[in-house]
Amino acid sequence: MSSERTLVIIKPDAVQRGLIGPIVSRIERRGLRIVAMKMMHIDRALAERHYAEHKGKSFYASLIAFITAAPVVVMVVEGPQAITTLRTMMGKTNALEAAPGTIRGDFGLSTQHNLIHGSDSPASAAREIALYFTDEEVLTYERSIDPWIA
Ligand code: IDP
Ligand code: MG
Repeated sequence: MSSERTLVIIKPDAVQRGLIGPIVSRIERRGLRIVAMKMMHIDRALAERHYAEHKGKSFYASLIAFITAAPVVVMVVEGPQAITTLRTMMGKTNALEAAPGTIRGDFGLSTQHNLIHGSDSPASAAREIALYFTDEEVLTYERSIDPWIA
């Protein structure tokens, strides 16, 4: 199975609520590999580049305000079909509709405050990873347990 990389953001609401650990833990337990990770405060310029596809929508201004309101944790996560696997683990955008067992379905009640971002396609993943990390910051390594996972 070929490996994929995806960009994950643990959003300001999740950081404020003390949910960094539980979310990272789910990603690790699934078997996905974290190949880059940092805590940062997203500024307006970066938020606008990240969410460019949503410019003009009714929730755009409030989304930019939310994602820049407090620190986030940004990660590059790698594994077989990592993009879809992560999106499935996240659950639907509106946490009220997200299935139990998903991150949004277990921890959220809101469309905006929905805890986590994950890239939605290979093109988005490549674009978003480059927004947050240099090539050198994204590590290549093997774990001794990898042959037992995929
Ligand atoms: P996604 O994060 O599940 O990919 P998108 O449609 O790409 O969802 O929207 C990006 C983010 O914008 C969402 O995660 C959520 O925080 C916010 N958002 C999306 N739709 C709405 C809305 O209708 N009201 C308020 N916030 C929204
Ligand atoms: Mg999206």
